[in-house]
Amino acid sequence: MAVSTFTPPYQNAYATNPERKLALYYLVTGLIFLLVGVLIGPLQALNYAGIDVYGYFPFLKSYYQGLSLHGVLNALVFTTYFISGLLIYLPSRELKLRPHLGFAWFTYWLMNFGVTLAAIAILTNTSSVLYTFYAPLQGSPLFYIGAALLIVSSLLVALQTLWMWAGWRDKHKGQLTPIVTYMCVATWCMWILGSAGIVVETVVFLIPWSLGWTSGIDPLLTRTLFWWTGHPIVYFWLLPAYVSWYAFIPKQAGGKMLSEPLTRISFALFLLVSVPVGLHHQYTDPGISTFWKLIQMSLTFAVALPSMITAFSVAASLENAARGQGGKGLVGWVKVLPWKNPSFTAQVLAMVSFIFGGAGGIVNASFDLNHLVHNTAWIPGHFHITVGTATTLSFFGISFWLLPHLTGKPLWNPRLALWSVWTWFVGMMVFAVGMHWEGLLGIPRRAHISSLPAEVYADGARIPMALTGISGMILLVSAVLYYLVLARTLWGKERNLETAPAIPFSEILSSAKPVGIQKFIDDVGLLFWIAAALVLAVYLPTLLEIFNHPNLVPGWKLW
Ligand code: HAS
Ligand code: CU
Repeated sequence: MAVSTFTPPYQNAYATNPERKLALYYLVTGLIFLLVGVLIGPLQALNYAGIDVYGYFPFLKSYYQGLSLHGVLNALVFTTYFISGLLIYLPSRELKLRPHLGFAWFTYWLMNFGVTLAAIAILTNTSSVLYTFYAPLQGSPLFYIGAALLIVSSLLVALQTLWMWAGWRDKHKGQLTPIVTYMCVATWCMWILGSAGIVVETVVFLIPWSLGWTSGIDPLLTRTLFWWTGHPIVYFWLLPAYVSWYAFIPKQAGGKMLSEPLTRISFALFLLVSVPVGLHHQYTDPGISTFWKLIQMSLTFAVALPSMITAFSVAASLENAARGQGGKGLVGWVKVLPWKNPSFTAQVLAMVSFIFGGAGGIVNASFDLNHLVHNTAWIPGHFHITVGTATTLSFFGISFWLLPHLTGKPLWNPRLALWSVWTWFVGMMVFAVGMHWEGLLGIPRRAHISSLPAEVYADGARIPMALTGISGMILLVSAVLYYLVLARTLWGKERNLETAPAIPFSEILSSAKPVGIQKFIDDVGLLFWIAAALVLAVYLPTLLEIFNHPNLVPGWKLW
């Protein structure tokens, strides 16, 4: 695989910088899938307001088919495309290297192929297995093959990025990896380790079983493999937003990244402890020892640490930027931040929502409290202010400069973009209040409650239900605004790459030096193997125990 170099600045469109086109395709394809998924969201919100509208949408055979589409497209498909485009493009720019384009395009089309298979499976109502595809629910082989291809394609993007990085390191011995590339490489390595569980689950167990080659499936084994990936996948969604919060937001705010060493340490910590924590999704599963659940609970608290570091660092860089521009007072400095810039505002509102999302995560992770909220509406409340806001709203914010940067077309109507951002934030916050509250009242998650007689669930829950329903409408307005801005931007006639916004790489106040701990953690390969050893140490006893006591059951098709 060849790695070629090129020199900016770039002239016309994509002939001279084809990697822009690649990134653009990944981003826009992801955003199109998100549009479909997002439009189903209001139906879900209305369900949790006790209003059943599924009968008006005959192409959806059930609430569960709608929920499968919503979860798979938004959480798995959109994120993977957007992140693949972003995390190969940024290192390519920073290192001034180009990935092998033939291979890169092959990967993009492989991803499309996989997603098409999975989409056919869900749309034909053969795989309403939700985005966790827990066995013994049995979807069509197309679904599992499609899901596996999606993940494998993302791993191929990871390899291409690592390849570029290795090429750079060969020529720059003794230097530290530039910061943005460091963050991207650490994220990809975390994902390689984290995705191993789901790859084994689909390839070794689900695909053969759905093809009828094996007679039964062990639900506990496949769930455990699923959650091996199911937690790190949330960091795969979050860390690209962190890349932007650390490296671009300071510049967008008129300031600098405060500490490069601290930024690198927090990403190294994510690589080390993001994976061996999946059992915090399985506290209520029988057949797993409490000892290992508690070990993974402790590691979950450890992985909250780099997020706390991030909260501190990013807030400090915002304050620093604001005071540099005359901001005063304990909190008064907040006013001088560039709130008119939709890209900036989207991401800072994403951060604000994540303060609550993160706090809820700590509740979920606490062994005892988890029993109160597990499998209730609280959990979707939690993940709409993490992946639905911290990630998605940050990606919206990034798209406001990145799409103009890639296409040379200016952002259409920044004011409307700002409206889309605020309505998304408000909509998600109201949704979160409604759903957390419903959860505390014991209303289950993933349940077609609006088809039940109201007295079964609605007593005392009228206010949170109303909030949830209203939030769905606010979010619908937001989505319409966002996609209008997106479409008008992409269809704009004016195209000038020379006046297009540059990547907002921030300057650094305190740089890292290639000595001591910084030198050590620059060896991401070594960190990867240490992380892998930790994952095996923490997971193998549980997996072997389940594997040695198989409990095979036949598949269920409930649709
Ligand atoms: Fe979670 C369930 C625990 C983070 C997503 N989580 C889920 C599910 C999803 C999800 C999708 O322990 C549902 C899965 C399913 O379908 O069953 N989660 C945590 C913990 C964290 C956490 C401890 N989750 C996330 C992130 C997600 C995500 C990130 C997506 C992107 N979660 C759980 C647990 C469960 C769970 C249990 C299972 C529950 C069950 O019973 O099923 C931590 O990583 C959180 C750490 C975060 C912080 C906050 C840092 C704050 C920052 C913002 C700073 C703000 C600034 C703004 C700077 C400590 C960085 C300044 C503002 C100015 C104006 C100046
Ligand atoms: Cu988790």
